[in-house]
Amino acid sequence: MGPKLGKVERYLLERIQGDGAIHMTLLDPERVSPEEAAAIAKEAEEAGTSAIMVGGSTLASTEELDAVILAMREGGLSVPIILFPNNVTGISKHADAIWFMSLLNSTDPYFLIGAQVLGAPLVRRLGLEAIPMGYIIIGYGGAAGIIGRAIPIPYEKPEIAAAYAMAAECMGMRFVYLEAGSGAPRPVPETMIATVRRAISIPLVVGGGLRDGESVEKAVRAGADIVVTGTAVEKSHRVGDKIRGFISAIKRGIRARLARA
Ligand code: 1GP
Repeated sequence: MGPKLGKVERYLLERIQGDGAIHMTLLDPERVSPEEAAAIAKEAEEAGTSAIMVGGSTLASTEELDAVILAMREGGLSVPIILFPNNVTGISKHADAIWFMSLLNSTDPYFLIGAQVLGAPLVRRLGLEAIPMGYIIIGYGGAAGIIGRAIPIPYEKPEIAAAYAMAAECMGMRFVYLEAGSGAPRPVPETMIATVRRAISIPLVVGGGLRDGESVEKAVRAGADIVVTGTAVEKSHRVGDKIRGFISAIKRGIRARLARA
């Protein structure tokens, strides 16, 4: 008997199965106002993004988080809103689900299990769907790496990333996220994505520094099941066009993957 999956997780798996790979839009309540978030999320949904992730490495205000999610809800969003917490303050009762994550290459037990222990009772009380994920910081790492006290895995050490991902799968986590850090000058390399992809059978999320179609296509071709973009969408004046570009890039990446198989 396998684990009983929640609605959002089943939806994600179905979309990955149907499309080959999917796009998620990340919004940071410290970088966008509730009004901007609502407008971006709506445009992103219409353009084909599969879910909205909400969070940020230095987020401290639950009010800001709630306001952003409520504004999106009022805008009539139908794709799920998934929390991407940096801490226990990243929990909101208005979301559909939470990436229940452990920062596997943190040196600080707080980010491995401490925050999760503090947050789990609230997540349960609110009835939030928890999706277990192993979170691994790569290379640049950005604010997530510093705040999470990670020892980032060097870009040229794919086998170490694969070992972390295998450990995540062996521990029962159902997703693995390779994170180069928001705004990373260089995204997670293709070789690393491909090595991790071969090492695990659970879905692989890749994010950080994916700012154009080419980098998204490469990530998908190498084996990413979910690509996350934050900065590129937040900074765009034409959100719909930007996301449509990413979705086309995903399709090209899938075609290349299939052609190779
Ligand atoms: C950060 O992976 C995400 O947690 C997104 O990064 O802002 O560079 O798209 P970007």
